[in-house]
Amino acid sequence: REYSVAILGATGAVGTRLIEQLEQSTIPVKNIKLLASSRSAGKTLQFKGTDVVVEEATPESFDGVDLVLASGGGSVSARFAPEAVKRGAVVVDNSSQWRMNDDVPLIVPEVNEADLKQHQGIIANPNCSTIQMVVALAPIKAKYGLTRVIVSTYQAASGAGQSAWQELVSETDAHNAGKEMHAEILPVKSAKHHYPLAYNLLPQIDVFEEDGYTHEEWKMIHETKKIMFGDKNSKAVKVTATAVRVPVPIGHGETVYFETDAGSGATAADLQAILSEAPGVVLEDNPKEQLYPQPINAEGKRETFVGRVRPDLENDDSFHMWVVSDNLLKGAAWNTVQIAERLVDLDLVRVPEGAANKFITA
Ligand code: 11C
Repeated sequence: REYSVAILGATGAVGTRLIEQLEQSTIPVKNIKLLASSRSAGKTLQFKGTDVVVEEATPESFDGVDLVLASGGGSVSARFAPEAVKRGAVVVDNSSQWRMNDDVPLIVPEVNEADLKQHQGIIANPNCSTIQMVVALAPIKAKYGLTRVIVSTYQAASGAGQSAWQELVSETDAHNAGKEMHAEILPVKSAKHHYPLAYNLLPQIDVFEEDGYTHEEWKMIHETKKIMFGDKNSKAVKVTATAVRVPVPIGHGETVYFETDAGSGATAADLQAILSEAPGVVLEDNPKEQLYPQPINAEGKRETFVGRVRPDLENDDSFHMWVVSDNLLKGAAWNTVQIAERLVDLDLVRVPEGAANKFITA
């Protein structure tokens, strides 16, 4: 079977990478539609060396489409994913819009591919900072259990989109030229105040909730529980996060403290052995040779890089590690295309009968 594929949000930082990852994938593509807002319609992009004109997305754009890879943001996916499913297309959605819906599997193929079988037409791709963490934690949990996670993130500017990445470059150029830095996007477009990221750190990603945690931090908590424990409110594990934006263009870093089951007997060497064989993981861990993951080396790669694996010195069965991945690839475009590849391999590119109504809200 060959597939008619649409990419929704084709012109953004993730969209252009979705095109590249799809070009390199094993999915047999019969034809491709590149869809975006009216602002980007009319642009010409390429797919496998052929020019493709970007079209404005409308509900009818999905007529005859089998598979949609969506990265146009939450409101775009809220509007168009149900329209696509209604027309028989399966949607792999990179936005946060559908992730917590009980009818929507939230998938990282290395971790919970089996959940794909329950899909009702929409499959959600998790937040970038969640994906790389669960890729590293899942093989450890499988052998030694997991009861607690405390993560601090060091997130790249491109996580907030092409314009935030450009803002970092402009601020850096301005500062280097002795001029004033001008911020109008970060930490988050809708915020009252904007601060420069260049030569700085911003302990705010997305908006603050009433409880003092940011939306990004809550995403990491709920998504980790849903992916690894099957329930966004699971009490089987305690998860907390502090998310920080750093002046790096591409590649999120994370320090992850985690507790395995009491009495698990795990050693750092055991965990290194597991991680060295785990799918999607590259272990880079040799302090003597100063070998550890760095965003600059992860850029353009599909894997999650893990290093600095070491025991906590005070708590039994507890460890620390450093996890780095390209937030635009494993954190977004590659994980999305990887999900689509698995759907194709498992012959799951079909909308179950009666499922389309589940997502129609109005
Ligand atoms: C960031 N993690 O770095 C965010 C971007 O829910 O897919 C990804 C937002 C999402 O700003």
